[in-house]
Amino acid sequence: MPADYSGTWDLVSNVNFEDYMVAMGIDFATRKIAGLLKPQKVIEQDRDYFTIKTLTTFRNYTSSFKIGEEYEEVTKGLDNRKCQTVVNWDNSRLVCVQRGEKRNRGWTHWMEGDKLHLELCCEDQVCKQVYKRSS
Ligand code: VL7
Repeated sequence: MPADYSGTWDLVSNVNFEDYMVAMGIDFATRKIAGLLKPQKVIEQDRDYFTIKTLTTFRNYTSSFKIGEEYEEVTKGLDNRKCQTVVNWDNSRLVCVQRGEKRNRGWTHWMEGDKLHLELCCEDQVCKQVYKRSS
């Protein structure tokens, strides 16, 4: 039985997001707006099939994938790049590799109690976000 990430999660902390966005090549004005956002993650999971929605008042971003199946991800509304993306289980962690123009790009999710953790990597930057289960 894989871990179950289903639910709605609200951001409670966001460390090094600014430098992560610089590494992604996000322009100054967009970074100033994005840095004020408190994203919500809405995760739908059926075993190895996921839809992760990142919702904000500014933009939304949705990705759908099956564990272990590489697909072409277009990060529309984020940095608008194409990546060859694959997500795998590492025990109960979700580990995503986004192969493309940016070196060392990807993310990892894990859960601890009622917290959802997310580490986002791009080039030499790591952004660490924590979400708490809402309602
Ligand atoms: C990563 C955004 C900054 C552009 C707008 C800000 C809009 C979000 O990769 C992500 O989630 C994974 C793991 O949960 C699943 O897809 C979302 C968001 C980082 C990087 C880029 C700033 C412009 C905020 C919609």
